Amino acid sequence: MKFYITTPIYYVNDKPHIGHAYTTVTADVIARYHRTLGDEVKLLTGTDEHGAKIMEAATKNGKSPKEFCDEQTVKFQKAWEALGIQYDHWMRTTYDYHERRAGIFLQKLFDKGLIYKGIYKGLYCVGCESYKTETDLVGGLCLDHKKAPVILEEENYFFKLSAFNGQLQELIEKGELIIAPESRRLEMLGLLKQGLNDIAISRKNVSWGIPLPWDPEQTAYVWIEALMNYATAVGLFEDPSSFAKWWPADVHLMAKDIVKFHALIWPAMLLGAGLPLPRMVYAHGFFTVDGSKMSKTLGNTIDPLELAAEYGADSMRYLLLSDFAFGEDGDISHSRFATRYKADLADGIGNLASRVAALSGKLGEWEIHYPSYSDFPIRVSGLWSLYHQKMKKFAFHEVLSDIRAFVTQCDQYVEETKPWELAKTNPDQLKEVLSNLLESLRHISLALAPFMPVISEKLLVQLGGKDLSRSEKWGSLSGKIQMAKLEPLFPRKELSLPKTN
Ligand code: ME8
Repeated sequence: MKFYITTPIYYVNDKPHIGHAYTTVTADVIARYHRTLGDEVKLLTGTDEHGAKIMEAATKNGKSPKEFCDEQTVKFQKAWEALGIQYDHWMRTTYDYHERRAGIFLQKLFDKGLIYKGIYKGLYCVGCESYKTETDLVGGLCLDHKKAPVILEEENYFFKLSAFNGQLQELIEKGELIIAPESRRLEMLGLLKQGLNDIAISRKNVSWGIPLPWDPEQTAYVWIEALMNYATAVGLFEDPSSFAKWWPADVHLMAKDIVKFHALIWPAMLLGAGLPLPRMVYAHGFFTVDGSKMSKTLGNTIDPLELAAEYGADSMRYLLLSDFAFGEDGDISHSRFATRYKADLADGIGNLASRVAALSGKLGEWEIHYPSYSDFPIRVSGLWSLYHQKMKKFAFHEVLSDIRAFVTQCDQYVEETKPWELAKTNPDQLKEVLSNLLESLRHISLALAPFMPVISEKLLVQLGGKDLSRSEKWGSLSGKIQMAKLEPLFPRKELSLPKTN
């Protein structure tokens, strides 16, 4: 089966921050999980490069917008590569093919009578790249950017979003368009009950954008063409076989800040153009850092690369996804990261692996031999069935907590069986105990693979080389084994807290 997952394309006005990393790492975990299921996967990510905000940032940096975007997009690519993100397609909205295909999309909506000219008068926040109503403001300021919006009065083109209100409501209520989690679905249904207004889809005085094909005096409103990237990336209008293969997307992933664009505006545009809708729009929560809201504009963002340098990319991925329920709001904290790195990783998985490897290594080459009865096979098959249910529901923190609980059971087994004593008294029983433990480590590594790809591979190679069975069946580790000493998977080191900048 094909599986097509997307992240938002991020604004390039600043460097990548931990919020961007959170969504992208999660998309990568989901993509890697689907690869293990044998799906043909496409993970799309990239950068959103047009509009007033980017133009302002380029000017501030003394660069042309194109030059500025060329530099910034590489920062995102490098960051995602350092975090082990295996993306399949990198989007830039300044790519020719995107501009061309988005132009065709706009023209189609225009030809169908879904776009009309009108006067827009209202408040616009450049930081958000969106219009605001008085009720969105506190003390006249945008809540996110702490800046007064500018007053705009322009002749613009409008998209008849209101015409799709009923259809969207029906599709969402019937579950044909899945909006998740449930809180977001209810929020979207609430907006539909209030009724959607038509939206401006062009700007008159923003030259850094895609000109409207029928009126090049105006450029497409950045959000409208950005949403189209999900379809232009897979060949919309120009590569029918690729488009037929990949579209519709299986999951559009993002945070709740931009769910309305993805769950209402984007589906309405697709309905207008007669194109299939994405199968699922999933909007996870927002997190704060040490209790305060994080925002690029406020300047209290965390650099994900600093965090990865501190803990290692795999550990950082684990820490981000195990801290709070995916989908809900949460808080991340440097001190909690440091505590959990030590407890869950260094003293947990890492310690179990190095103890077992050391005991096995002392035996030289020996043959795996399972005890005639043990409850490990049942435990492990239970672990896998819950694992798949939970991975499919995106319950990542539960999956990781189940893996941790299994590590604890393995530790208890070590304490109960005392293999260091068996080494002296009963070498046959020692081999049975170690067989159970090594096979358990194989399952732990497989289950961790989407989250911690490098560590997982390291452990698997230690257990049996590249050809080691990836089967979820208990007892697949077999034959002769000879283990080398395992370098610590999670070195215990003094962790200095990353700076907030
Ligand atoms: O909105 N917690 O780009 P953007 C969790 N270009 N996730 C966070 C976060 C936080 N505190 N802060 C940011 C845009 N994110 C548009 C998207 S898509 C067609 C166009 C993540 O750079 C989260 O995924 O502002 C959020 O939705 C996204 O960054 C916004 O990124």
